[in-house]
Amino acid sequence: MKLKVEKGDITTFKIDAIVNAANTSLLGGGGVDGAIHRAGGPEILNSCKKIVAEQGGCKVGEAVITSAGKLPSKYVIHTVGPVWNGGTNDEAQKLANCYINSLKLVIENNCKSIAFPNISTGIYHFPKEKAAEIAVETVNDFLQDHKNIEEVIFVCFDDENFDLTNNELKKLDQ
Ligand code: AR6
Repeated sequence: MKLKVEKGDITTFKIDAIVNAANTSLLGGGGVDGAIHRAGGPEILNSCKKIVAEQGGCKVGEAVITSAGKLPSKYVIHTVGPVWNGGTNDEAQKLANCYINSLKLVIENNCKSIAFPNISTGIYHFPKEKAAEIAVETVNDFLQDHKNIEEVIFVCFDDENFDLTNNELKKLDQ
């Protein structure tokens, strides 16, 4: 299986690219964003600042790529998940776009492996079950058409996300 789920801290993963659940400013924050900038050091923030100067941040559902500073991965892909607003603001499509646009950057940068956190399920309060369904379905669909991606890992920080993501992956086997 190219799709896997693991529990842990995404900053420790030695993989081509890890994904950051950032915000539109790209200038850091709490949650996994804070952990990535803390562990990766100032190089990541400096790269983000250059992107901000060029294009003025990152819109919801879009993604940008930077170096990974001191992290063991080669790149950090920063994507901006939607804030959950009851589901009436196209949150599901916006979350799917985060996965699609991150995977497009993987292809464009000749990467073979990527690790995702459970985007939007922390501070942005997207319901975890629905988010897991969107994450697994979207990535699985993308991989059908892009056979050169070898490994996608969903890195879950909490047991609930781990169990929900595992359940979604099991559905693909049936
Ligand atoms: N490794 C893997 N997953 C993690 C880690 C980690 N080190 N730390 C937290 N998580 P969140 P969001 C999980 O809140 O909901 C920031 O301030 C966490 O348990 O990081 O997309 C940004 O700057 C949860 O399951 O991101 C934005 O302002 C998941 O990562 C805002 O938060 C996402 O939680 C983005 O909110």
